[in-house]
This record gives sequence, C-alpha cells and structure tokens, in this order.
Amino acid sequence: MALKLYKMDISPPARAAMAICDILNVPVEMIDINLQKKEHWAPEFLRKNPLHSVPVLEDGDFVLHDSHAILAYLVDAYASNDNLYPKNIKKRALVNQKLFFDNGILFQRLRNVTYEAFVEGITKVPLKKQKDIEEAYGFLEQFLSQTKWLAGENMTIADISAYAVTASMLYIVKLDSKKYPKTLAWLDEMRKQPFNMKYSGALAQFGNFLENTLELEK
Ligand SMILES: N[C@@H](CCC(=O)N[C@@H](CS)C(=O)NCC(=O)O)C(=O)O
Repeated sequence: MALKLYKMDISPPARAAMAICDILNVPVEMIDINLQKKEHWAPEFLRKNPLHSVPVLEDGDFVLHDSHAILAYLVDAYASNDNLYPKNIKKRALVNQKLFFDNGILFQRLRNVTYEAFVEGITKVPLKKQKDIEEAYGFLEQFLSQTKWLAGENMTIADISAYAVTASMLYIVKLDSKKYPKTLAWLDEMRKQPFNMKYSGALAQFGNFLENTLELEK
C-alpha cells in the first residue's frame, strides 16, 4: 500500500519529508494541505496531528507527525542501507543531535518570522529576530568547520532537514560568504542534489513571498 504524505510544498519541514521520499524512491501519495485556507485545522487532520502542522505521514494505519521523526522512520523502514541514518549508536546520536538542533533552534528561528508573516499577516521583522538567524548561521559554521556534513563525513537526514530550513532563511537574512564559507560550501553542495533541485521552484516561491512581504528593521 502506498504511503501518504500530507504536505505543503513551501513548508521547509514538508520539503525535507518530500525529499526523503524521492531519495528512497518509495511509492507515496502526496496530499496538499493549504495552511492559508486553514485546512490544517480540519477535524480529520487534527485527528492525525493535534499540533496542526505539516508534514504528516501515513503508513497504513501508522500515523506520524514531525518531519524529523518521519525522515528517521522512512530510512529505518525503507532504505537499503543505513548511510542516511546510521545504526551505529554514536553516529546515530550525532545525527539526532543535529536533528534536535534543527527542530529546536534553526527551524524555530525561521518560524518566528514566517509563521507571523504567513499566517498572521505580521510583516515587520525586528532586529532581534534577524540577529537570532545570524547567530544560527554561526552555529552551522562551527559544526561545518568540524565535519564536511552536519553529523560527520557523510550526508545524513540531518543535512536534509537543516538544508530545507536554511535555504528558506537566506531569503530573510543574507549569508555573508566571508563570515560563513563552510556553510556556503555546504549549501552549494546540498542545492545540487537532485532531490533538492526538484523542489527549487517551491523554495523560490516561498522566497519570493518572504522578499516581497517582509519589512526588515534596520
Ligand atoms: N517540528 C515540526 C514543525 C512543522 C511545522 O511547524 N510546520 C509548519 C509549516 S512550515 C506548519 O504546518 N504550521 C502550521 C501551524 O503550526 O499551525 C516538523 O518538523 O514537522
């Protein structure tokens, strides 16, 4: 039975979930949830995810929300090897660490700006929120100065998650290539991956919305 993925293309966590489906080449039915039309507040969607967020995965009667949990589950369940989410407990711990970093820090700093703009129509972005994003670039630069990819010498699901978020953040705060050369090189590498190229249109659409809507405090 095909998997079902409830998603919205411009959502970074949803794009990460879509990317892993492509990488693993699993049959999946993609179902659009339009946040601006408040489809995520429909009772049948809230039964799948009380947190009213995309993405949500259904694998038969197993329902899973949160992109990080979805990426980890899909690799465990459907990948032919463990490269993207190593079974070795120390390697896996480092991937988990960066997934939690993405969920707790990177994504929250993006969401602090985008949720207000997209859902509540608040378009002014105070300096503090811009500085928080800049600080997040600094964290990425430190990680990527230690290893080529976020969790070691191979690409993992942590890179897929963090790229989806960071690529969107760039439309709010530009990345200074002199200050963040490792992050720039990582972004270039990620951008070239076929699973990201496929969604570059959705990313650009989100970026246009941000660039045309946000008013950055100087
Ligand atoms: N930690 C969650 C975050 C998901 C999330 O917040 N998605 C946003 C779209 S980018 C959403 O659906 N927001 C609607 C809402 O929170 O009501 C994940 O990784 O899946």
